[in-house]
Amino acid sequence: MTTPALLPLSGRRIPPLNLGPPSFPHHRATLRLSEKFILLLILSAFITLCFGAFFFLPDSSKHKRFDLGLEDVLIPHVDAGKGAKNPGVFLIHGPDEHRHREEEERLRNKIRADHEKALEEAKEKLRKSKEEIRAEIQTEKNKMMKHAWDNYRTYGWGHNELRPIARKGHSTNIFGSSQMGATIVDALDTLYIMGLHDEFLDGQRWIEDNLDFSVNSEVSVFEVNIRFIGGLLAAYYLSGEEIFKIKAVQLAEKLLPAFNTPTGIPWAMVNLKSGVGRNWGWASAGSSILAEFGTLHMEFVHLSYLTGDLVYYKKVMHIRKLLQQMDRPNGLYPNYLNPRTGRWGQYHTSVGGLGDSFYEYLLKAWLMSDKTDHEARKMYDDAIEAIEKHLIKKSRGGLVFIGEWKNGHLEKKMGHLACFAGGMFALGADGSRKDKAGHYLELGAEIARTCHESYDRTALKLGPESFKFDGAVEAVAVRQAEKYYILRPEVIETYWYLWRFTHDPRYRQWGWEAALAIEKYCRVSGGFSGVKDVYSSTPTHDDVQQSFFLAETLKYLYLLFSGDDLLPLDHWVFNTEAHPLPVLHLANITLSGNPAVR
Ligand code: DMJ
Repeated sequence: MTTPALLPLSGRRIPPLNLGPPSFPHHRATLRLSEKFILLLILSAFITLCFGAFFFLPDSSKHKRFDLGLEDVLIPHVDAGKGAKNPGVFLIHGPDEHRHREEEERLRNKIRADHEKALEEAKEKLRKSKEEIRAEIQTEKNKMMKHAWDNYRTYGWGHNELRPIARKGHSTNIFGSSQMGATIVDALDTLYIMGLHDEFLDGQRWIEDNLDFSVNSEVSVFEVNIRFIGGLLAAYYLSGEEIFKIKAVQLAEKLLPAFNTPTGIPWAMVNLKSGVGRNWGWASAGSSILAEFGTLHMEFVHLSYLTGDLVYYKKVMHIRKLLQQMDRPNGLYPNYLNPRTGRWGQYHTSVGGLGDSFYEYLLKAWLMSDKTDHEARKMYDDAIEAIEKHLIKKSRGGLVFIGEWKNGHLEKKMGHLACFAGGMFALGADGSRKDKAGHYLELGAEIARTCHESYDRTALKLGPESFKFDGAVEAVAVRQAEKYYILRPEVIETYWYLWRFTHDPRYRQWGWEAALAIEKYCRVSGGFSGVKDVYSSTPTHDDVQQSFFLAETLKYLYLLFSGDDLLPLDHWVFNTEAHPLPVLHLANITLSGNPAVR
């Protein structure tokens, strides 16, 4: 068995912001694109001003040219009365040499003074250090995060989430019965990326002193994996602080009993103390959920990589092997699989809830392995081809959507969650079969457009939980129970990936629209809240600030308005909760291909 080496990241108390390629810890981006853009604006304003000085001069076709000796100066040929009312125009009557020279001198002085003034102003702006300019931009870009974090800090500290209106802590059954500070762990890397170091250290201290997994609490294996293990690993990779790695491994050990099933397909929930697992009561015939047991790969491979213990790697590779052996109706993966019998439950396939991140992790397993995990790429390509064939349709109005397959019937309904797929298709374009990169980029762009329409066709300009394509109804929620928006990230996530790959300004425009809508309708004095009906112009709040709002929504918005050198995609792969994990350049060992572990 080959023990993978640790990444060369050293522990530092307050590390410098280093968010380029992880393999170059001391690489320091100079100015990011947005900052360069502002400098460029200042310079272009200055140049415009200089040109403006000349444009203020009257049209040369109406002028007489006077020989002024050393230089030619243009003198307007106008009547006295008119020019007198126009301070930008000066008057000449007849060939009075002396007056000409005076006017010439005045004009020259004026131009010189204007130039000098403009130059001084530009210099003044440039005299602000890069740090000051950066700080100004940062403050603006951080404002939403600060508001969400500060209020959680004040009213919900240590609780899993925040009730921003009641101003107290909040939790749901996915986190069990304990206060595990889900928002702190989920938000850590966003704070770090945004340069909010005091807040980051505050969170780190809480984790050091309070985060304890020896609790009698039944948690969701999937949620705890993507938010806690993913969040802790990302915080470790970004900051180099050992504590995050230690906590991630402690927690992962507590999740392992969930895999003690007849098939090795894990239970959906596990009690962190007793290790007893079970499935959700609502899941088809006691099944485990595809998007849950299929969304462990990234974190578990990193755990093996960091600890040298292959137990985690073996667990997720076993799941993969089992899935490869199963029949797939129409090439599609059903969402439900019984962990006792190893048989599919209900034949329901979706790229939204219950299925979504399984497909995402096939692609990301390949990317994370430095594109050496060909098995994962093949599974992704096969799955996407079947999805395109059976689930992706175009509406009468020309909107491309992803429906849901239920027992041989296509339901023309797309969930907000499925909107992440626009970004996934774009991310998977490079390396696609038969060189269909252009096709998948286009498909991603079409999904982004459809999801933008689902936002645009509401009163609040925020998207509903799911929307239909039924006759005249397109990209609109019909049932009251589907009209809510709970601060979800998927649409902004897709905008960000499409922005990175195309730099089409529409994605920043759409992201900006969403940010304004969140500010206007979801911001309350105690934080940010979801809304119950996006079609009602007077929003009713649900009074929950979801932890993924800080982990994902605000992070993707921030990245959308940052340069591409911030977490470049050829070095970092984002888990499904937007926690960035580095590509593993394993040189002579690849976890999937290493014969020693087969
Ligand atoms: C997040 O917790 C993750 O993105 C997950 O994969 C599904 N959706 C929520 C946010 O909507």
